Amino acid sequence: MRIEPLVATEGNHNLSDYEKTYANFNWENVNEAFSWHETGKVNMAYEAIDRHAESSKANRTALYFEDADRKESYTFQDMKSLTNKAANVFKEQSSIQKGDRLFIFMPRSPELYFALLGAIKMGAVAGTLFEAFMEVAIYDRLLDSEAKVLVTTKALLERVPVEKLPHLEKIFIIGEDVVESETTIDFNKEFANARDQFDIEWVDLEDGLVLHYTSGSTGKPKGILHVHNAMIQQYQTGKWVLDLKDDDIYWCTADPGWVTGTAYGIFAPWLHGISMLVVGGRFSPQNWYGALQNYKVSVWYSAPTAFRMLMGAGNHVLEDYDLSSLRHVLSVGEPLNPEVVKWGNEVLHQRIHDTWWMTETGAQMICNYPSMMIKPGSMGKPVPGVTATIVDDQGIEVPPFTMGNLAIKKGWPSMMRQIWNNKAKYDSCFMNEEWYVSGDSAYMDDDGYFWFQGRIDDVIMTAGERVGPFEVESKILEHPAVLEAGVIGKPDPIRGEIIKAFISLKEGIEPSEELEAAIKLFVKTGLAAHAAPREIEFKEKLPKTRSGKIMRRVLKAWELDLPTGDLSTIGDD
Ligand code: 6R9
Repeated sequence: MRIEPLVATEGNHNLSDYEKTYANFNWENVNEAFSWHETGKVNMAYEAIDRHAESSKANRTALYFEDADRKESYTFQDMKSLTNKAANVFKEQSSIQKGDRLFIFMPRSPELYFALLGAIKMGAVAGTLFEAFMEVAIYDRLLDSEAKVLVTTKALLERVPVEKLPHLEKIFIIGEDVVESETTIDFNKEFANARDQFDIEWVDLEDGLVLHYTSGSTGKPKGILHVHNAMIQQYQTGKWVLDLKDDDIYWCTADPGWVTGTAYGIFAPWLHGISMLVVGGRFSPQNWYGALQNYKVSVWYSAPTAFRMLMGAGNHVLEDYDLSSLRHVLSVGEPLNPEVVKWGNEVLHQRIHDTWWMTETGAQMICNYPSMMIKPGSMGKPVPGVTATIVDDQGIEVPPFTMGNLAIKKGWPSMMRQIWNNKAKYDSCFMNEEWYVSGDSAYMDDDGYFWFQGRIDDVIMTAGERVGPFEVESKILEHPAVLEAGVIGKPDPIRGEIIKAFISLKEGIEPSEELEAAIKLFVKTGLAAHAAPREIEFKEKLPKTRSGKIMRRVLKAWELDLPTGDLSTIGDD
């Protein structure tokens, strides 16, 4: 199945001449888009907000926010004042300094955006946490990052083990009826009284901007540090890949707890001074179609799981809505199945453009551009300025149609600069000093399109979220009935994968439905709802290597009814 290119939209924003641009492009060309090109001083929040507030865009709506309780909008001028106020609150009420970590743990609300950009204005590194995280997940991240300040709500604070976090100095609570203490501050009260003028902390392009924790196959989640320099690629991909134009209304459905929700849910659109929509609350097809219609969204960035849920709701739901403002739709996070691309064509009357990238890459890397022919099932081609290839396990490039490690040549602008507190892990992501190895397997065809094949490690992608099996296994093991646990991703038509746990029980404990439900709940309340296994299978014994590692490969083969392959390393058979 081949889908013909869209007629290239006018203007010079899109990549209508991809090959030529690719051959001639240099990231230096982008620098002129920013004020620091002249002043030498940089701050992402200035480029994304204040710069527009000081231009003819001052009264343009920067943010439309809607959830079940609130419907608000803020201009770039408003955003400048409100982020200044947030910056003043943090500066006056804590000892936080440039480079210190400030974490935000709350559902989407306008205050989340004020706080995050306020933190950046004062030079802090902003960390984000999904609202769904439970105690262990929060503890691991705040401890590892040595976060000094946390911004949260009263309800969510109950999940923060404050007494076990020695570096945490101040907690700002957003909401009503806040009981203040030496460490706990009523954000809204301080915010109301704060000055709306602030002297931005000017930083270097290589200074820290955001810290996103993400899961690997082993060990605790890794803190991926991005720096202000990421703006170069976030801006440029906003232009080429999101195809943003001045009068667009843009909606990225991702939560800022995920890298997509900061890079493309804050920075890219606002670096372009575009009006952006944020919808809080839970997903429902009616809410989402309603938002697309009511805000006249023209550019929409979402994920395969969401598209599949919309598909699943039935095409008749769409009949009540007018989506005629839509002109460009994009997807990220998991493989975009050809059926979904087909649904987009037939039902949304839009080609869904897949984009591939990772927390570690900081911005889009391999994409389908508006001007390009889409091959359904392919992630597209590298962004100009990015060199992608497939290498074997020795780091040697392989010919087209050969499966191998998807690798990116080191040195793109938004590349992660550190894995927090873990230089060895950071270094291990690069092969032969030259290639960043993504952990995905893929092949390239003879037109230079990349085709995703799977994760090389055991990382699970469920509903677009990256879940490390190790984290889930560790939590399950804390349950008093459990002896051992192995967790895999099981293919699922809606969610991509679901989490399945194989569990052996302690001596004398019998499997039961009640126990199964109890273990699921234990993970849900102890780690995160999205990390809880949807399926559990009890086994007498789990397959292990001689060194005692549970062989997830074998669990997966059991699940998929595949041959289990070489079991010679199994210890106790
Ligand atoms: C931005 C983001 C990264 C992993 C990545 C890959 C999977 C992302 C994809 C895709 C197939 C795509 N992934 N985009 N797989 N097609 N278009 O998703 O970051 O949460 O770090 O996940 O997601 O496996 O390695 P992150």
